Amino acid sequence: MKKLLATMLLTAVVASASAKSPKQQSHGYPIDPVPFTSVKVTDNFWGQRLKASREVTIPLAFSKCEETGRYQNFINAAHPSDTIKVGGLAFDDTDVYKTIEGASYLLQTYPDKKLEHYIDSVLVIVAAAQEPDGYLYTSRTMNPKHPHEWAGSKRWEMVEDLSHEFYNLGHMVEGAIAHYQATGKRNFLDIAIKYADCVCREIGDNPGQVVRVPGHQIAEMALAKLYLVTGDKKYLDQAKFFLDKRGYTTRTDEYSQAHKPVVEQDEAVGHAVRAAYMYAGMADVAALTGDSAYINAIDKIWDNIVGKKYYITGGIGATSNGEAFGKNYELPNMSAYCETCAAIGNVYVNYRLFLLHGDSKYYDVLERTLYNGLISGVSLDGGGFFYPNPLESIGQHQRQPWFGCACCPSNICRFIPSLPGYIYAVKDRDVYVNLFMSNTADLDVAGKKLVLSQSTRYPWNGDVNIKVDKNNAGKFTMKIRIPGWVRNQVVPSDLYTYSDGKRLGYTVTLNGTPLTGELKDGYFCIDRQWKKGDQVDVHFDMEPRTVKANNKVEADRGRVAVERGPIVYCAEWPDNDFDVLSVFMNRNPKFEVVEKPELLYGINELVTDAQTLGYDDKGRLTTTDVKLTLIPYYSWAHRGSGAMAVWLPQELSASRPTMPATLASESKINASHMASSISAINDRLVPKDENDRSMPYYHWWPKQGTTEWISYELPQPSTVQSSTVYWFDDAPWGGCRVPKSWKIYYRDSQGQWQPVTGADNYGTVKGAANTVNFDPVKTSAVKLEVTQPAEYSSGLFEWEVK
Ligand code: FUB
Ligand code: ZN
Repeated sequence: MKKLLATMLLTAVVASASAKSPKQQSHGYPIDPVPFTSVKVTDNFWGQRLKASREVTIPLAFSKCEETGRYQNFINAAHPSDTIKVGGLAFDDTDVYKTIEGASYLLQTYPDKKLEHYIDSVLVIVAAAQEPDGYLYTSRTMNPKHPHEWAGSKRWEMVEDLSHEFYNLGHMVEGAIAHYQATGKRNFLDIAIKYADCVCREIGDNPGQVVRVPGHQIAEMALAKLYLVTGDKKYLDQAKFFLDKRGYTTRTDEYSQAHKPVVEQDEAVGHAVRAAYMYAGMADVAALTGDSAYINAIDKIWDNIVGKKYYITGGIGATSNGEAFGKNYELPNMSAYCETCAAIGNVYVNYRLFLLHGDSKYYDVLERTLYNGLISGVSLDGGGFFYPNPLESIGQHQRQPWFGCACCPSNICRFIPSLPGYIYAVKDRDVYVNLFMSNTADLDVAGKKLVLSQSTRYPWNGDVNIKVDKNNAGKFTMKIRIPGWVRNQVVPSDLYTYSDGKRLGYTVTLNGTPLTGELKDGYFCIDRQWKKGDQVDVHFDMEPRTVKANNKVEADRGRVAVERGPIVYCAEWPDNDFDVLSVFMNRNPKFEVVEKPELLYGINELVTDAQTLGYDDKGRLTTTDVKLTLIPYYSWAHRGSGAMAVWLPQELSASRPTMPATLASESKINASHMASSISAINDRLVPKDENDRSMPYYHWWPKQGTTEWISYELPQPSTVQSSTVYWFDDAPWGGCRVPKSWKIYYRDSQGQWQPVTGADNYGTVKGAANTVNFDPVKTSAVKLEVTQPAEYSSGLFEWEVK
């Protein structure tokens, strides 16, 4: 990478910082953000994450962009040819833009000439890929005659479907603005403006234009930001156009949030990342235009998410089917999708709603997502990622260093470095302290400088010291968020409630004197003439709490989750020498908080007495007393693969006693296509019906129409005479269907596979037991051979052998 880019660097023409600065507009929100550049985080918890992002995640993403051909795509687009095969995904360009965005945030706090030059060299190849009129979409430009299969035969033809031309624009603009703000250079910003101008010229309802809305939203947020940076209102108009035309074009489905005009929507539906980005874009455009119809709609949608579609871990988007929100209260655990990008989108939405309304409830939601379902998406060392963030596992989930579809890692690149910008906010003479982490911040209060510092061990304890280090602003109101979890409110809805009857409290002292006062919108307000050296000490009682879900959430019925402060806990296999999925919680569990500074970069464990359930060899239920150890959910899957659960049974109806071993469960699996999910086939978990997504399954996707196989190496030679398969079929949306045909083989004494004889019925009923009986045969191995239907894959929940 270095060689290639160094050569290009020589020819790089980089506009200088002295280029004419565009006119900055006001963001329009009633509350002013405090940019991350004004806040220096000195915190252990977050400092480690920021360091990992700087030292591992962003360098890794750049190297993956090179290694996987993402840079080559730009080079190819600069030299188009009708023989180039356009591969990858139609939005691979965005990983380059998003990584530059993250790196630009780093540059603002950690100036680094080498990194800056490196980015410049990447931008040379990006610029060369741009068509003369500004269009920049390598998936078409590198081979306009045979573009990417998602691209359509001409520009914008498939943009409401899969081409992602506007999605690429959105990420390009976001990256370019970050880069411009970090370096003062226009070499990326000018590319983005040229593409944005191309879109503004060609998309619209004037003669010669076409009316299109983004298939995947983000351009709305990005164009609103481009308006702020350039002062050119056409970008804001274009963002509004994209929102207002939604539902009025050929695309009218829920997946795309196009089933109704955006201002009439009141339920979160469809693809969760697209949805969250759209709601955030609606907030931005509403702030800038004063359009209250957008705000009414997103307020209702927020109620719907927080009341019915929000995981205890702060994740959104329940189902892999369309990477989408499920129905109300549909919150399965093992199959929870909870895409990392969707968690980031949820932070964007709640941050904006706070800036609009000033209520701490949005930060309660933001904090829950941030500390749990968002940072679970990246390993502690910054080099491994989760795309979905499930709440339960039998070991089929593992972090990966990158994905073919790398939206989540590259989103982590841009989110983590921007985190310090979420701590404070200012409105006139109100100073909001929204998040708790050690830091020093330079704030602007009514044009005057205020320097605050925080020192705390949050989230491990609830003591926060806030100090006024400098104050030229005189009188102001410090508004300290008192988190929902200390006010006995798990979430701002009845979706989750504490089930342990405890009452936590908090105290606030000013220079050692206790203060009292009513909360306003969830904030403890201290209004006074502040002086240098003033200190506020906040104490939040932090105790382990058990949480119950609304009874309408079937997946959590009879179970409790455990949290302490903002952290949600889980039971994971390395800390417990029993099957954590068979655990049974005591009625009133008492927890011990154990500090583990050496474990998982320093965590608090929670330890409690519990039981495990199982069956003895006569089939009788057995219980065993155990010490159950819980770790923070975000820190799971760092020590190999195995079982994990967030929601733990407290009622028998929800328990899962360990089933007696079976021939299949004791066998060694081999397959034509090995994947970590293969452990699903002999885990002794069978679906309730064809739609049951609460348990793992295995499939051969993306192989289609082929003949595939799985075999069991039996623990000892045994006589087998029947086999049962539970087929997975996700029609009509997914790509799996029951097989065209299937067959059981056994291994003969010469080591050859032979079909079993006398087979009665190879059934293909979805999600139910399909048992085939055959002539008994003694063997050391059996094989299941599956012929997949043409143009589809097949899959299964479970394969039993008797
Ligand atoms: O389509 C671009 C990204 O890929 C989406 O945001 C993710 O959900 C993944 O589908
Ligand atoms: Zn993603």
